[in-house]
This record gives sequence, C-alpha cells and structure tokens, in this order.
Amino acid sequence: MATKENLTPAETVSNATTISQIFDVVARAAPEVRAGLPGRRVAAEGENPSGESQMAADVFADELLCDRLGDLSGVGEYASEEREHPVDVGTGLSVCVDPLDGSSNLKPNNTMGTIVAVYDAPLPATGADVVASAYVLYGATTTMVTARDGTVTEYVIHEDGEYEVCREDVRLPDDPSVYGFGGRVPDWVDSFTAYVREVESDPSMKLRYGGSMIGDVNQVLTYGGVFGYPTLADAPEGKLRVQFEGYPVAHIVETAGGRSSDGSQSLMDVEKEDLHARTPVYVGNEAFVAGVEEALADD
Ligand code: P6P
Repeated sequence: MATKENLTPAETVSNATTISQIFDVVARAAPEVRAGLPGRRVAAEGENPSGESQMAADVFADELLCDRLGDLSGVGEYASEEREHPVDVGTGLSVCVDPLDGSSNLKPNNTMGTIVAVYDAPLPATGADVVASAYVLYGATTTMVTARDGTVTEYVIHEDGEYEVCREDVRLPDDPSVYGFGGRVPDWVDSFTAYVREVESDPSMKLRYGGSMIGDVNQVLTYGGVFGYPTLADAPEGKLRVQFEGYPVAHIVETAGGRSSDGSQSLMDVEKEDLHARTPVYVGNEAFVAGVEEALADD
C-alpha cells in the first residue's frame, strides 16, 4: 500500500474516485438498509466484538455494506463494529463502518445512523490516515453528511436511492443551542458533572440526547452546541469506538469548523492499537469542547 506521502498523481486521482464511489454506495444502500429494518427488530444470537448484544438489523446492515463496499476495486479492507477482524477485499483504501449506530433505538422507532470512515492506511489506522468520513441518518427523512477535501456536504436520499445536495459547506452555527451527554450522572467524574451543570445553566441551551450518537451529533451540526460520551466509573475508556465512531465524527465536526476531544486532545490525535478500542468523545463548538478539557484538567 503506497503511503499518502508518496502517492503518484494517478493514485491520488484513484483515491478521490474511490471516495466518491464509497459515498455513492453508502447513499444508494441507505433505502435498502431502511427497508430491511422493520422485520429485524429482534436480538440476533451473537454479541459484537465490544461485547454488546446485536440486533438482527445490525447483522443485516453489516452484510449488505460489506458486500457493496467490498466490490469496489479501490477498497482493500472492510472493517465493522460487528466483526472481530477486518475483511480483506483487495487492495486500496480501508473502510471502517458502524453499520447501524444506535440500533437499540430500533424498537422505540427513534433515529439511527450508519457511520463510515475512510483511511489510506491498513487497519487499525490513525486519525492522520482519515481521508474521508460520512454518516447516514435514518430520521424523519434519510440524509447523508460527508466530509472530504476540507468541506462538509449534506445530501437528502430518496426512496429509490437517488440523492441530491441539500446543504453545501456545512459549518457549525455560532449561536449554539443544544447539548447532550451519554452515560449516567452518578457515573460521571465530579469535574465533568460540574461542567455539565454550567452548560445547563445557560438559558440558551436545550438538552438533546437521543441515544444514537449520529442523531445527537447531527443536532449539534445543525444547531451548534456539544455532544459527549464521557468516561464512566465502569468505563474509564468511555463507550464509543475510536476507528468506527471517534475518528469519523471528529473529522466531520472539525471539518465543519468545530472541535473534538477525548478530554485532553483532538480525537484525531488519539492512537490506540486495538481495532475496537474505545475513547471518550466530545465534539461541538470550540468553546464547549475547550470547556470540557479545562474542567477535566482540574481532575
Ligand atoms: P447509552 C449506541 O449504542 C451508541 O454506541 C451511540 O450511538 C450512542 O451515543 C451511545 O451508544 C448511547 O449509549 O449508554 O446512552 O445507551
């Protein structure tokens, strides 16, 4: 695999083409994922590599996306939150997918998402290897947000899989109004609890926490504010996965002019050996994420 420093012009064009193809495949698969949900609201037999119970819908979405993305000539590895190890699908870019982020929201019919991170390096990759990222949001409508080449774009996806741009050069608003944090207050460290109380005391801020990171991050991208899933007493590394959730969401939010952190550094600078390693995640407007880092620095 050529490293990004020594890509030939042809390889650079090839990667750009492959990224476009990845986004196209994910957008066109979205209606099929959505249509496959109603009959799959039940638990599957297994657990995912993070020890979380799987829904039949998780397995369905993963198999569909592995097949479609694995067929692209420019994709070399496919990895998923639902699989222990990457799948070798040829040579080229590496793709990490959370096929159905927030699948526990399926039963209450709340939002869910598909997260995609594209790396020009073998897996596990680092934040420096991210060349593109995207998420699909299965909400009232189906949308896709992508980040590549320094810009964030939002698309609306129609039932037939056709899609069109609905917002270009997406930037976090500078009049933020939403916040949401995962976990349970008794499990937060005291300094984080104090920070959250400070955010809550701002009359312009409203609680928006829906149990699917993509739904909550999309609120932050739309209205401005902050989303976080902190360390917990029983989860010192946090809950969210670096390769499948932390890097792509941080790439999108930072490309949209926001900031990300694991509590002390940009999520893009986090380096963990294990493919399924976890990290605390904080993303949003600069002031809020800086506030988290200042609060946690007092610990
Ligand atoms: P909790 C979904 O399972 C997920 O990985 C994220 O999408 C979401 O932000 C978080 O976990 C929800 O966790 O503990 O609130 O159920």
